[in-house]
Amino acid sequence: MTLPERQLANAIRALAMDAVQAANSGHPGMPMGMADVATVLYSDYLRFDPTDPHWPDRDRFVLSAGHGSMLAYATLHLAGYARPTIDDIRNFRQLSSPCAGHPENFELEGVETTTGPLGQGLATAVGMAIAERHLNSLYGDDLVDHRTWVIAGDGCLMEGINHEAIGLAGHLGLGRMTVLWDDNKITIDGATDLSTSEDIAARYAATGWHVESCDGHDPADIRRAIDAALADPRPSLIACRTIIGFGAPNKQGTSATHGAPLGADEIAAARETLGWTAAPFDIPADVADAWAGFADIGKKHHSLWKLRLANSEKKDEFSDRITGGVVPGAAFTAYLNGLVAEPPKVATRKASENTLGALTADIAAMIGGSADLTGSNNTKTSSTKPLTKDDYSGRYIYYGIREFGMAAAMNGMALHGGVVPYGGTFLVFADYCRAAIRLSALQQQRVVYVMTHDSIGLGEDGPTHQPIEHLQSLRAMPNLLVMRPADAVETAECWALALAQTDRPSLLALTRQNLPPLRHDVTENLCAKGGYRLRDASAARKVVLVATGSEVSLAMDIADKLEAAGHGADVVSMVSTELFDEQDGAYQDAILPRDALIVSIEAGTTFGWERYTGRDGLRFGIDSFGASAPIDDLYAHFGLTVDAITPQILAKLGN
Ligand SMILES: Cc1ncc(C[n+]2csc(CCOP(=O)(O)OP(=O)(O)O)c2C)c(N)n1
Ligand SMILES: [Mg+2]
Repeated sequence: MTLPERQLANAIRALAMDAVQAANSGHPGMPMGMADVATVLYSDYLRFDPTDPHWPDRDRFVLSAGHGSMLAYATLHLAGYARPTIDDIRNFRQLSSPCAGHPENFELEGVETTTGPLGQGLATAVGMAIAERHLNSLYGDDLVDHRTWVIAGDGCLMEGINHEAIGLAGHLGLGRMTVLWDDNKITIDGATDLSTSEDIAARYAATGWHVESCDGHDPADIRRAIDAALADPRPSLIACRTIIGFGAPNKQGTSATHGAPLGADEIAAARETLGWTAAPFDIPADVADAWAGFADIGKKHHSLWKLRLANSEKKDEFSDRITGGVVPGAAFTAYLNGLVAEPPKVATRKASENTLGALTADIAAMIGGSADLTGSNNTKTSSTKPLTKDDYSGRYIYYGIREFGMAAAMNGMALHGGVVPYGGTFLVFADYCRAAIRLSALQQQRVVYVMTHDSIGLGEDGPTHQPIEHLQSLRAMPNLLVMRPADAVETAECWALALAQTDRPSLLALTRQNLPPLRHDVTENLCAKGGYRLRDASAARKVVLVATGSEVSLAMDIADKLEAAGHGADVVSMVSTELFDEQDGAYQDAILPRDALIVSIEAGTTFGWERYTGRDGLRFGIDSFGASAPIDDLYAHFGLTVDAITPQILAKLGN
């Protein structure tokens, strides 16, 4: 290479400052500070092929400091990806451009994961690194042998999830993961010493990481540190000492460069300082040529990999695995038929375990786990042996008490491809991982959340453990499929639906307590419609009882009473409001007829149920925190019994 490396890095700096200036919004400081590190990474280390961004054995690169999105856009453009084009970059942060404010996995090939919520990118990368080692253990170095690179900022390391993520990575010995920390000692509020005095290197070392540091503006020193990281079997953190906004003579080193345009004068001064004479969005030919050559190493690895794949006995199996088609097999069908032959009275968490037993026997891609509630979430099966540092071929991850870390890692596994992750905790602790559930949904990833102990039905553990607002708040999240099955058949159907979703996550809300069998035929997956009539009124229909999960059997008992009093009552099992809302209006009207009294029953907040009951309907639920007591006492205390509800419905009917 004849050009000085600084000049190649300055291309990133120029694009970042000019695009932010044009958009009049964005974050120039981080890309300008990390430009030298990114240039070294792309030139010598990152294995990528812009002509085939989805090549399965490519290295994964995660820009955890997502506010520095212009670093991603500049490098993708310079490195030869079809998008973003220079016009895309010119339109940074505009509706027409894939160069969104923060990098979005669905906008650009080459953006491996959506980032922006600080800390999650790094935690997601842990999942990618787990998936890589798992697939490596199955397919060997010939087919799976890549690295996971992360650029993270002070914020990513300060967030609580960082503790969970690096704890998991250190424990699992994910030595092919390297975090390049933008150690610029600046955040939005100012210098990091305003808010932290932590010895980050010591924390990482104590967690089983290898730690290096380097001058983030000295290519030779950056290479030395990366080489040391590659040579060490542990995951590595490299503290890259940088100056935020490097090159902007009056503002560099200050938080003024973090998240605002530099301004025309400072940009002109930066051009002077950096020796960058090209016009905005103009990349000199020699710089462009040098960048275009960076893909050569990756392209060579890619073509050798293709040869190895072509000659591999596992070619077809591997390709199937990567394309991600998962279909419940013979074991699942046999299990479902068995439920009809001998209907069990089981908790839906137990029904989920039984379903998983059949599914995981047939579907090798499924990797389960739990945040230290394996015996409660019923997530482990005989097919899923532990995945450990010594044996990555296992299919069960003991995530420890790291709900957020688990969920982010599952996102990373799903994004990596080749595995279908599911993991459990108590439904009430959905709050602990909610920000990662949100990213599963935003990123359109097939992640399955197994959330048990889904109501006051868990009993004595009391209000801290009893979900109230959780179901409705999760239903409010776009692109998340929330399902609350009522018995073993519905639980199996919900699992089949969860696996069939290729572009959204699912969350199964499951009971601790046993539930009676309600469904006795399995010829059609009735849960697929979201809500369906489980029982038809005998007398002329006056009432439709809409219930979910454990309250469906309660609704059946109430319907008996109403029928005995001469009022026809349907019972609708509303397994998933999202799926029901996707049905056509005629179906919805048939299930929830406008001339009937609609009554909702769910052992959680009544908030939102008026969208089905209308203002004239009745809503039974719990609009306070729960309480600590045995289950039957709680249902009585909160008025969720046949005796408490039936008279109120009769009164409403005018009796
Ligand atoms: C979870 C979360 N909290 C807050 C923010 C808002 N935010 C964006 S960048 C930033 C400061 C991050 O500092 P650092 O990582 O050091 O970035 P630098 O200023 O060095 O670019 C904050 C608070 C966010 N994006 N995500
Ligand atoms: Mg910083």
